[in-house]
Amino acid sequence: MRQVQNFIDGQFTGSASGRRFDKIAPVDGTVIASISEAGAAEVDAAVLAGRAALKGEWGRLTTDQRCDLLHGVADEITRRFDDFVAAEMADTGQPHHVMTHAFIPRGAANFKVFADVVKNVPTESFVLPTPDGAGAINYGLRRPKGVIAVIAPWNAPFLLMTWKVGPAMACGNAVVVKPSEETPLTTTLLGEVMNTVGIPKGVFNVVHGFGPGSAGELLTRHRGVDAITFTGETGTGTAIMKAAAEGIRDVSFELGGKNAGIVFADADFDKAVDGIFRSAFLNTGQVCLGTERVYVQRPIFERFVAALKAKVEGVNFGRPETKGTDYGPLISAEHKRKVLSYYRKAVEEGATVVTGGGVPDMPADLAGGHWVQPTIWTGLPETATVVREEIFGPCCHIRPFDTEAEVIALANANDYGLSTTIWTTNLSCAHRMAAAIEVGIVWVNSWFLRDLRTAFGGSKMSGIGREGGVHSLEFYTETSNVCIKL
Ligand code: NAD
Ligand code: 6OD
Repeated sequence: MRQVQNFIDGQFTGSASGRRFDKIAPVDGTVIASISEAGAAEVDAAVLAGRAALKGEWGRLTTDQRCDLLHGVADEITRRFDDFVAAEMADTGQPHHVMTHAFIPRGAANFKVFADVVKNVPTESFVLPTPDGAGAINYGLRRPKGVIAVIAPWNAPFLLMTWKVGPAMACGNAVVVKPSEETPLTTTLLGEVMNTVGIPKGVFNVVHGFGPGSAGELLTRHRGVDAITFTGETGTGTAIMKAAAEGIRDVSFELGGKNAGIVFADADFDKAVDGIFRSAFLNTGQVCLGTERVYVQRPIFERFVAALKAKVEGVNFGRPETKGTDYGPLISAEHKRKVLSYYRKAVEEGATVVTGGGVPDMPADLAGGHWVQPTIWTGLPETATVVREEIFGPCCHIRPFDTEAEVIALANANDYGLSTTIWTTNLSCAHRMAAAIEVGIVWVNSWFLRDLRTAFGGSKMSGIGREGGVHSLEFYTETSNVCIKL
């Protein structure tokens, strides 16, 4: 069985306590790795290694030198593409094509794109008139913030972790990453890549473990951490924000969502069905940007529900590496219990189950996996639990609407505000809707299509701050103003 260690100051290391935990394969429930759990000693060592790196060779590199190294990291990820794909498939159980088309290439791109952004963004400068007529020049001087704690979730582990580590390192920071306890493998592999490429020791560190009372909490409470970037549940964000309050540390939060998909009667019907199918069921519905509330304009409602049902009933369950598999398991037994409890709640509250609602029959070798059926409901009021709360599973509720004003009100009547996907051929309607929906990311006739240079983040309870392109620089650097009297 694979033994997974922490990665501190360029070395793979166990933990002083000797504590370990198992990684269970989502596809069949077998133990595939034993992970060393970091305690206070390892978290402290990782943070101190980061602080030392800032004062050492890493801190003295020019921006160009640093960014060349990050291009090297991207190239090495690409060279070891198959290792990353295999590790991420083992951790998540998600299909091969999801890894090869999206999650792993995007991980490599996160290093290249942010290196290029950092090299090409000027700082501001102003000439200030002074009474003596000579003037003063003001200019902004960007510095790395210091040691950044990166707390990552399990649903797209490599993509979401590198999306923070790439810009943090490009800006000259050191990082300590706490990957999810459910998905330790690709972050650990990245440690090997950092050593191969020659990233100075201590710049990239990994501590494994859980949240409360474990590596996650120890890291976010550590006063040697200058800022915390977190992706995960809104409730966890609340706990981390309290930890960050001690020492007034900055946070960047990408949190939960209960996103609306809106389909107008004038939409290209087949594209809309395909789009909502992807947004609700890709990655077994475990995508923060996913669509668990679907609103379809009344003239096409029945036809749309029937078409989506047919697509959902055609998915191929299976092992990630098996050709033709397009649907995987949920991440864990705990998450399966949570999703199935929502499936039961939907029925108790009066849902019509269009399809799914339970556990599929699986062949014997996969019977121990965390499988649930993709599920569609109709007929619930907006007050129903499954219409209000984030489930993070392969399910959606579909409701008819009549007017633009009505669907705007429905979409906005939720505490979350992460994303929305709108399907229409009416450009004016698309513009009006985009301006009216209270979310950080609006897609029109598309979903999960993203240029890394654009702002990414959530409104309301879906997050704090924006990352992406130059927006990432706002979080990962601090600007001092230099004023020179001429
Ligand atoms: P989670 O909040 O349970 O865990 C995320 C990470 O936080 C894990 O590494 C966990 O160990 C750690 N953690 C938990 N408690 C902690 C604590 N008290 N202190 C420090 N660290 C702690 O989330 P998850 O279940 O891994 O991921 C699913 C959630 O993430 C969903 O709500 C989803 O919407 C959200 N998400 C949001 C985005 C986004 O961009 N907005 C992207 C992906 C996932
Ligand atoms: O596109 C991204 O960079 C991003 N952060 C995606 C988030 C996916 C959430 O599950």
